[in-house]
Amino acid sequence: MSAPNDIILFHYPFSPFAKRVVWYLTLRQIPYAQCLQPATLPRPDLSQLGISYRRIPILSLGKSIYCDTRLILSKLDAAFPHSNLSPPSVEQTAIRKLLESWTIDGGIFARAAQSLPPDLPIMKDATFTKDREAYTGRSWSQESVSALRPEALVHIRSAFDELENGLLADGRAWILNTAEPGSADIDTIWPFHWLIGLKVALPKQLISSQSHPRVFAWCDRFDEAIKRAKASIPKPVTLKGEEAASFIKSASLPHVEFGADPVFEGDPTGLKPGMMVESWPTDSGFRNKDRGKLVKLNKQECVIENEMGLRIHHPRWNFRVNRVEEGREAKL
Ligand SMILES: N[C@@H](CCC(=O)N[C@@H](CS)C(=O)NCC(=O)O)C(=O)O
Repeated sequence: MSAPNDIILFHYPFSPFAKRVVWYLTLRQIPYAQCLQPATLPRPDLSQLGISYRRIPILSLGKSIYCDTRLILSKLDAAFPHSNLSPPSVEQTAIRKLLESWTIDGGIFARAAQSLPPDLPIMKDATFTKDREAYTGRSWSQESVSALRPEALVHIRSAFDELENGLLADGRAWILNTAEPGSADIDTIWPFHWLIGLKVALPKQLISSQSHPRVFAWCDRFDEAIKRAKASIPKPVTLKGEEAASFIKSASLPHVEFGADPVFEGDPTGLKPGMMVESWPTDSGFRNKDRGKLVKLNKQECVIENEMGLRIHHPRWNFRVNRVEEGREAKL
């Protein structure tokens, strides 16, 4: 079994973060393989590769494992240049990054997750809620979920308003007024598209196609564009965990390194190549630390080589990397 373009996407299809990567690959017409994962831990397909990072999606390119959609998308931009999704101007590139930061760090995703109604069957599934307590570090009890929801909906309504009366107010088709949907649409649409698609998440008296017609129409247009793009590339090859693992283990390291800043000198952490380190996200999924030899640390990423010789790439934003004593038991 092989993976088109050496890409394997580990995800589950209803993950809104994973959709960012699926849409990107689809719109850019880059064929890929996928290895479908359960929505909760354990994920033996990843454990057998010595990957502790628990968030979805993860993307492998040869023997390199990329964590976090921001890093994944910039790596794909570098590995497959000449993207028709690149925003045309410096200003638009900057806005794109700000929109990405708004949806990921500006609280939109967190509030979207808190908007889910407590009576959804999945919110009563103890395996799921216990798993998400470990992932978010907050309580997912029925009481806590109910208590957080009203405020979350107030925030989400503001976010819908921002788009309706902001970037989409002039009736443009795409967020940066491009001819086709671009990266800026992917960076903005995913939490809105997710909530609208869930049908039951948004109370109609607050947010609907009547109150926010431009946002809803933008999501419909985006779905149509994805449908068209999907029809003109091969379906992703679906690999079983064993197949994905043997492909990755026998792959080489042909990954494209982006960023002309491979130096360690001057990194505020003082870490040096060859040191044993642990690296993990600090905003969610923080209990799962990857451990290995530090091979690269620059402004964009921290790369560690794990015990299986895989290179695990973490971004520097909202991640921590610490030195650990060689031989000390890893806390998984
Ligand atoms: N900043 C990360 C966040 C990824 C994330 O939180 N993904 C969610 C799924 S949408 C997740 O991992 N949930 C817990 C899990 O599936 O284990 C990214 O951009 O990739």
